[in-house]
Amino acid sequence: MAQPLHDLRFVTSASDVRQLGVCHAEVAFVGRSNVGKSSLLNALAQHKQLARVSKTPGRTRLINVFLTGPDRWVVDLPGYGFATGPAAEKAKWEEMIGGYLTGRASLRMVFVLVDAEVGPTKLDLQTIGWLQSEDLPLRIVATKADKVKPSRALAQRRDVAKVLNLLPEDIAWVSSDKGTGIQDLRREVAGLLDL
Ligand SMILES: Nc1nc2c(ncn2[C@@H]2O[C@H](COP(=O)(O)OP(=O)(O)OP(=O)(O)O)[C@@H](O)[C@H]2O)c(=O)[nH]1
Ligand SMILES: [Mg+2]
Repeated sequence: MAQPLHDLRFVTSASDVRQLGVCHAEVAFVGRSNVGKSSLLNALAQHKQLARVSKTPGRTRLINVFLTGPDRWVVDLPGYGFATGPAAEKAKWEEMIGGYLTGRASLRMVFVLVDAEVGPTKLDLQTIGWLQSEDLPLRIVATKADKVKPSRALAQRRDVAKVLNLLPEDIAWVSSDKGTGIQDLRREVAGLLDL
């Protein structure tokens, strides 16, 4: 049988949640710029160039909707903490992301990506606190796990979990480059989307 999410395809970009139609269920990826959101989407879909990846932070600038199965969406959002733009533009982005996250009744899970090597930043913690205050379902995904030395991996998992007040097993550890944890996350996303 084909892998779930193998058929993910780009449908639309929007700058405002009000431009989006209805769907059966959706999940979204959030996280700071450059944390690996678009790369993770590509890894889940096994499609290298589905979502645009870049070494320059701020690559994803709009709400990007990808479709899988009948009416199931995976949504790639612009990263936060990309501070080089004008303040007005930054505020617009926050409004766009916040508007999307609070405006979708079909949103089943917000995957919050944190860098496995760096650990949660102040902005990550602020975002998580905000999602909790909005009662949004969230799941932490530690990205770029390949960058953590194997000798340090267990301790790093424990340390990252501790900062987040979680158990190490509550966090999905993934590497889009090496494929670590991708299959499990793919199954989890498929389940959330009733696939
Ligand atoms: N080593 C390693 N690098 C990764 C991994 N995933 C992503 N990267 C790199 O991290 C950089 C940013 O990746 P993106 O996927 O564009 O990050 P993003 O979160 O979508 O960034 P914005 O769209 O700017 O918010 C790129 O240079 C990727 O090649 C990974 O699993 N391991
Ligand atoms: Mg991106």
